[in-house]
Amino acid sequence: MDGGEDRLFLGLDFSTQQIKAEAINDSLQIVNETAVKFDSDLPEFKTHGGVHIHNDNVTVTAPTIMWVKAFDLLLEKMKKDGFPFHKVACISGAGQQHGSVYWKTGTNKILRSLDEKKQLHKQLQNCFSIPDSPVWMDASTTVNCRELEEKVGGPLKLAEITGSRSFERYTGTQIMKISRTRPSEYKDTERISLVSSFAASLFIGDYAPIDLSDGSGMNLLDIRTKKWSPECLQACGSDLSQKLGDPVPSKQVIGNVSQYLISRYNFSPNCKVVAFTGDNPASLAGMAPKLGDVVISLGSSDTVFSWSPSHTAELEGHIFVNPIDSNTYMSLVCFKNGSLTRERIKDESADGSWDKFSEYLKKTPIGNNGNIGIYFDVMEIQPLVQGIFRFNKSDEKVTSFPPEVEVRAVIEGQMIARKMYMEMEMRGMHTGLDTRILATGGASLNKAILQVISDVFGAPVFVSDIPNSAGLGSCYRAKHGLEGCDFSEVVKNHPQPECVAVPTEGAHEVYKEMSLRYRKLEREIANQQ
Ligand code: XUL
Repeated sequence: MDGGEDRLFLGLDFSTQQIKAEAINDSLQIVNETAVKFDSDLPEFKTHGGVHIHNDNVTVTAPTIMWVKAFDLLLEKMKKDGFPFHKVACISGAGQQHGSVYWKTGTNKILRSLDEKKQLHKQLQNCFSIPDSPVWMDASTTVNCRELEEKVGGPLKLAEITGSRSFERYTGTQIMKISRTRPSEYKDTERISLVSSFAASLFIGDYAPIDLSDGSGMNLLDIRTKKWSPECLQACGSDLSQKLGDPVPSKQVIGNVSQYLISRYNFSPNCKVVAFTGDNPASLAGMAPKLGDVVISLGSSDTVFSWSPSHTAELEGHIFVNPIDSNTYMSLVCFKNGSLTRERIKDESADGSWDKFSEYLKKTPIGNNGNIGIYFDVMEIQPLVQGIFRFNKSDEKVTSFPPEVEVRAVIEGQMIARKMYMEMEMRGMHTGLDTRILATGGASLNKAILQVISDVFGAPVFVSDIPNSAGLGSCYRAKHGLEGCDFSEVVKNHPQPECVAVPTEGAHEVYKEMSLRYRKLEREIANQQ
């Protein structure tokens, strides 16, 4: 099977609500897409949006074994559909960022000697010392965050070392919390993985290393030296460097596919696996961006990111090691209230219809007659605030908006915040008519939403017909890692995105003024909490 037009590259996306496989051929055509959705395909785990939100409203976890069972289901579905596993030359993948997996002592032996006759989840069911993985939506570690910042010399110092000040969802403080509150389970943990390296471990049948790009989302990696920071490790847990293993560049081949997968699904014994990375870094690869492009990804979380040649420490947003070229960086800002909030407002104010939602967006004026809405259904990241806040044109609080005003308010409020925090994170970055905004994720299918983005950012918006770029980016990364060529060579046949919205005349002035009001109102809310 080696070489030739026939070979395939497989990309996995272990995201918050589902796992998905995508396969491309050498010409970058997508030849397979298969998904398993946690809530509907695995109802026995009783997740909502793929997670469990605990009673304190800030602890958010997902059952680790559910992800393993989803992996079984996904491969079984593909087998049933006749997917030619033997043609796969290389695999890579992506995982929701920051979430962590705790493997119990002794599990590596089990991983290395899996029984091909049994499903994986049956063999791994007692293998996690912490059965519920904390995920990126968790906001329960505020005390740990302050402690970590204090121990390394303050938030800016931590950002200088790791690319971010301390954020609740970051893995280091999640580990610190577990090491303090569950010391015996922590002690009985042989290995700690990110969701990405956990997923890669299932493919190689061994513990997979953490890659530098997703590893940058832990507040543990020194993004300058590309090694774990000894002071951060020490602050977060004992023996942490052994439990984490050494990080590797994101394009590294980390091994061959496991004997278990070869026997059970007929993978080729020569099939390689490239380190898995975070979903946002994988999306960056999947958008094949040019320097200066801004990517806006509209999913469970909304993120805004771009490829940066260098990095400066900021208190807002994050810097990751770049997944394509570990000598450069990637800047990112993340918002927790993304598609689920938009969906709630579509259900409550537009009778559950996206068509009606779009109609309301089109019939309401740019600037929404001065009305501003801030919708933090769950605790937001920046600012750390939960609640729904509505203001009229005189900045007075109101309790409700008419449905069409509510619809425009959620999209305008979200997009103003996306732009505002992007500018704070990427200091000196301003979008204009010569900037390409590349949109991806579910909401990038909605032209009325894209028009608001274009008006708020004052820049043209482009989409390609692949709304989910993390899976595709994983296929590209698999090809890149296997061939060792320039990434631009890998993506030279990437479909050119199409321009779908340009800024409306006059919008810039309206949103300039509105953004100042939004910023003031958001600060007031944050100060009151
Ligand atoms: C990024 C972040 C989210 C998750 C979602 O920092 O927390 O975008 O990666 O899967």
